Amino acid sequence: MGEFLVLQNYAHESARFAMHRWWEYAKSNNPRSLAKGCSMAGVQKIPGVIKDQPVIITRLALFILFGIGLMGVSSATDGAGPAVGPQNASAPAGTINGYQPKWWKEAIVYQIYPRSFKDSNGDGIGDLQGIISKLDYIQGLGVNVVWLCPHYDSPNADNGYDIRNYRKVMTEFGTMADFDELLKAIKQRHMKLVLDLVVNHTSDEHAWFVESRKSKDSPYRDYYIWRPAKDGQPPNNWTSFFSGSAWKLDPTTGEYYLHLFAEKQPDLNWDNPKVRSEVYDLMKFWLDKGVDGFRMDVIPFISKREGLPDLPPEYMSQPQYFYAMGPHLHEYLQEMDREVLSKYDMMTVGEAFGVTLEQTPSLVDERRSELNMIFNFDAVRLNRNGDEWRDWTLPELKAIYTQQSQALDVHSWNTIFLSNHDNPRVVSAFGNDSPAYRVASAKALATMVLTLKGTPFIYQGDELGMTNYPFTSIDQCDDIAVKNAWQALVVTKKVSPEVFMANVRKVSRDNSRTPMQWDNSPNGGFTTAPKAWLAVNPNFLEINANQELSDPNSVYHYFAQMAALREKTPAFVYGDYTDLDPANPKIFAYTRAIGAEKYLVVLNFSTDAVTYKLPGSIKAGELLISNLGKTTERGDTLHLRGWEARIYKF
Ligand code: TEU
Ligand code: CA
Repeated sequence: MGEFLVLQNYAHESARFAMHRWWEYAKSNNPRSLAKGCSMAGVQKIPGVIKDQPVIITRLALFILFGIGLMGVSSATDGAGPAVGPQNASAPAGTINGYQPKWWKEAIVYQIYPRSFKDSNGDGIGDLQGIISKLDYIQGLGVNVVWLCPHYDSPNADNGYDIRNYRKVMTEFGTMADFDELLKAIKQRHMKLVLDLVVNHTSDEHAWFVESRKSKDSPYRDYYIWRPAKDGQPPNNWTSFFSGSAWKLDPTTGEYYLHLFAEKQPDLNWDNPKVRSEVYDLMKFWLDKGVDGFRMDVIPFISKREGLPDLPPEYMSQPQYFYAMGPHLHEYLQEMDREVLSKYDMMTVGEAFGVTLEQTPSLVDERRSELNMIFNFDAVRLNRNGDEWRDWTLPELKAIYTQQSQALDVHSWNTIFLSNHDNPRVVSAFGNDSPAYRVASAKALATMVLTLKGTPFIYQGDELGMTNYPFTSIDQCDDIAVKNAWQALVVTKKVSPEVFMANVRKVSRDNSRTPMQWDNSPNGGFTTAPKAWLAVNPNFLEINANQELSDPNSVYHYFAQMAALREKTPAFVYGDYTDLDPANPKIFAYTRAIGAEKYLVVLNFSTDAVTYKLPGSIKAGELLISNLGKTTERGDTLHLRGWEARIYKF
């Protein structure tokens, strides 16, 4: 039966994916080679924490009582039975705290929005050579995986999420040779590369759609979703996420096509097996080049509801819950796994807009062979009521993480993120971006994101504490979502320009898309062009990478220290999560533990100084990191300054 293993103190802290290499040894299941793997990667057997003993005894009793029949039930529990929390789980050989170790569970992912990262040729647009020139900067953070937002040929109606050719690099970003060079340079630095897979829709300029719209008998007609008008109106009442109807009348054939996003993003018809096989081929094209996985754009939308029924009124404000999880989603993902995913050592993360926490295991439970992880939107959209900003509270945020840890058992893996290219800056939305607290709160949020339970995803610039942009006019905006909403709401006088722009400053996607701030030269060193494609935040003189690299107390260096701490602490990856004080409105205190290896994270989510008595008998031990300088404080009462973050052993 399985031994309970804990990894401690890597011999080579700089070695990336040490656990993954250990897992390669452990997979053989041979005790000798396991022992060899253990000593090589610093694995120790901790006596006295063999947790599965009671479970074994229970099974034995059941076996004796009910005979061989129940053995089947018992092993079915291992295979496909009801959820078992990690605390109760048996620990088969090769698991850590009940979890199968995987490189993508241990990784920290860094998301790049190529258009805004670094311009190498002075045209005002970021590009692949720009990314290559900054790989040492990325590696210096201690991240393991780069997720590249769409780099494919595109007319850019939605900045690359409208793909014209899946096998060509966007001209503005460079060439396929540049891509190959980027992939090689990432691998040389022992990092991995994950691409954005956008296959719910294409561009209307994709060759398939160009053919599809030509006639009703085109061999490509069924690649998309075409319907005749209904009583002179669109086929149903579905709305687009970018305002208005989700249907567009195409004059050539007099029929409507479906677009859940922009008019220039027609939805593919996944019920057509040819579409699915085209997608699998293009996935293999990139995987065969050596990329390590995909982030799958709005993947739960690919299977549409039978008969395309009207949106019921209760879904009008949140149609994503109606569009997601269609009748064939699981079937298509399992087919994708058989045809593609299972053939590679890769990771997948589905952007699961419209998927509830309760539905999540049906997509990510490892025994189902669908996806490795999904992005659940509960935390990142906590500050939103539809598309409008709402003030959120700390107990609400904590409740989300507790629910996630309870809903996902040892067979399902979570993601942790509070920002991306579709959301405002993390320090502005969840921290405090005023000069007094920006640095402290950005560090506190990094402390949290890197120690909660799930693979952390960091968006470019968050490691510098970059902030929202002070938008005052719609002319400063680029995002099609905002421009369409302006037409639908302000031009029609439903919302005043002032109210609209106030909301834009809080939640607009353009907040995170302003260029990276590299130094204090014009345009923050992002481009040598007189103008970047989207204006650089005027605060680049104070907030930029050069300044932070030279300041040992910067957000950048703190992030790197946190990443190193996570790298050597398996409990932050596989450990049990316990919120110590769910109702506290200012303090977020939680533990991560594997057996006797216990860590305490205490975060002050307020600007107030707080004297905090730890609940129960918990006492802070050795201080591992703090965002406001060293402290000798220990024991059961902590004096925390505004936005202070500390991690202790206990
Ligand atoms: O976003 C999916 C998505 O549904 C939202 O997060 C979306 O940004 C929001 O509803 C707009 O108001 C993905 C991509 O991340 C996003 O950039 C794309 O625009 C979208 O899909 C279409 O490909
Ligand atoms: Ca460029």
